[in-house]
Amino acid sequence: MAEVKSIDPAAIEMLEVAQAAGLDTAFDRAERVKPCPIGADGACCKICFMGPCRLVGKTTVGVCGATLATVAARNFARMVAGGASAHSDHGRDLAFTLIAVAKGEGQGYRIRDEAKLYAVAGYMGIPTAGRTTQEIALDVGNKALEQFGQQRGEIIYTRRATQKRQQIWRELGIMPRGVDREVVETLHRTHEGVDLDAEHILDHAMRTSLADGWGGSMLATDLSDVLFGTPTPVQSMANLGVLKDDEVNIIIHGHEPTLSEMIVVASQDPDLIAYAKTKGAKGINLAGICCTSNEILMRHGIPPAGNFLHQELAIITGAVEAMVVDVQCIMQALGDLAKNFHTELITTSRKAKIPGAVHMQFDEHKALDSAREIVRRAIDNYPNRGQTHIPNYTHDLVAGFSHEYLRYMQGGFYRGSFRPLNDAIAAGRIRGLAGVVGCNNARVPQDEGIINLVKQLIANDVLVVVTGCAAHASGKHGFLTPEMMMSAGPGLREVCEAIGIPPVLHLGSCVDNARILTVLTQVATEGGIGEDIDDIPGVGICPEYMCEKAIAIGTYCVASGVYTLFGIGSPVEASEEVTRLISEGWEKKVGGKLEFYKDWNVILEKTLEHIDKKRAALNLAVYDPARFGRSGDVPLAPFFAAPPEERNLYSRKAYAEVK
Ligand code: XCC
Repeated sequence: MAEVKSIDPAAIEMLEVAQAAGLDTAFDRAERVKPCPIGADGACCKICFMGPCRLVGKTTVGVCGATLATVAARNFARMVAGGASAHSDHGRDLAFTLIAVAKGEGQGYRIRDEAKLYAVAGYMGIPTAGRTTQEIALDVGNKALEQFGQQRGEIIYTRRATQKRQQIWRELGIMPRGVDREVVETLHRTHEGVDLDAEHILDHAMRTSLADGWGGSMLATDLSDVLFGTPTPVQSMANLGVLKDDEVNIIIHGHEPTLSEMIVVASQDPDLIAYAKTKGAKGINLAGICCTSNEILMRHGIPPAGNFLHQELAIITGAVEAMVVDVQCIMQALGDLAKNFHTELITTSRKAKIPGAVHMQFDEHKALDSAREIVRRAIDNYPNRGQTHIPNYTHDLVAGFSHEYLRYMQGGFYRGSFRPLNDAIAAGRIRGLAGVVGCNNARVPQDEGIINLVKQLIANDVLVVVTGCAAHASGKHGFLTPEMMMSAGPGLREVCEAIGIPPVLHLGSCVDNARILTVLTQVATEGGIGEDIDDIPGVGICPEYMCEKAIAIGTYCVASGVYTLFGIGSPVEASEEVTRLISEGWEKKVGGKLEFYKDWNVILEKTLEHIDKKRAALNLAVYDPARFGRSGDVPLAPFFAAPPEERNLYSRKAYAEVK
């Protein structure tokens, strides 16, 4: 029974443990709690108190006369606003942290990437000559804060888009001002009796999403890089097997890197390690879940214990002394579940408390002290540990491909550019590009859509980049290793071999989808495969989306010109008009379109069809899988032919085969 709930053997094993112990997880609740079919399809209007109006059957309008299209469009726009708020508030907190650091008030932090600070100052028009790093950082932090609340004009980072793209946004009137203004306006427009034209509402949804993608999220990524370092490839391991039976296990779960960075520092503190030893542990072992995990994986190689649906399973191992959470994607169920174990659930954000959790408020002005206190508390909990069950599954991985590194790896400092990638696409060695991103969703087998798509895409010579929980899935199933190039199509394999990269590149967390926008813009401006993002043979895919953030990301990708495909099913299914507006309608306006298909096979088909269509429009060589792959494989063949455990790698235990 557990097999169909996940394709991850570690999850399957832990679900059996949970079942034997009578413990409830999201996998079980998804079976019991059926989704409301009216709400799921976008046909429920609960915006005013004459309702909720359920527009089904013969009921085609609500009490106020609102049509199905208006209702579905309003619901959709509110999802975008919710998602954009979450990412952008994350970015805002990083601006506050940068300001504190610039003023010398950010205990434990420092500016780790001055070059990036200068680059960001350059985007913002902040002078750098003859000024100290602190002075520049203070101006950058303040300018970033202003961006969130900007009332008029265009947000600065939209200038990083191609000229053509900026023009499209201006002409459509969807150039974003500040994210706070766009979100508030979405809530206003979708209040009862305001904007009642579905197309007009959806245009503003695009504007709001752009304020996130080219504003809040892009700032979150840049400010994180300035403060904590721009990622470069690191080796690590993924899955629940990274937990250790003889060490204090601390899991960091959530999104913002401010706290997790300091926990990384505290967990390496010799005094705290010595303290852990006094409690009988051999050391302190840190692991992550969800996107905060991506942040510390990319910068420090801290191993991910898993993605969204692993959060409860980690506690059920009985081996976690503390699960430390901040914001987003944290299930309320953790509070009650943790009571069955010695695990302490520790909330840290002033924005988020959970019944059953201990609250230890994190203050970036005393960040290191806060982190030390949390780590100490976890150590104190180690002697309370009972029986454990850690599934022995891990997979090696390489993560941390920032767009700066992607450029560097294609020619070093000497001649780094996107030319080699563009040439490989033009020649047909690489058929196209795909970003596979987003969540797990307990309504579908965990990782199934993500992994099957990744597997098929690379086999079809499509270079894949991954973020968020899709990145974790790729890591858990072994797709983030260079040797996975042997599962790639022949042309893609040649490119991976020449550069020494996996065919699936880990680009970071959910806010780091903004890195994908930057990569696509650089590919477009490099020339040879079009002038703008919508010319590029590429797609965005979110196979197992779960939350509003995914909808916001999908919308800004579309508004930036990307054909974006989601799995699970459409939240506007009930309205044919809205379904058409966000697909063909948006394609006419911005070149990208948003579509939802439950079956990953259909997503694959649509992806390859779109890539080939774009190749044809650019007059590129017709993709021919038999054309490449004769060069260079021979010296590596014996290496790859050997069983993984004989390849002198560092696996503890790899999966035999992804089913
Ligand atoms: Fe959350 Fe970012 Fe989704 Fe995973 S992927 S479930 S949003 S952690 Ni972004």
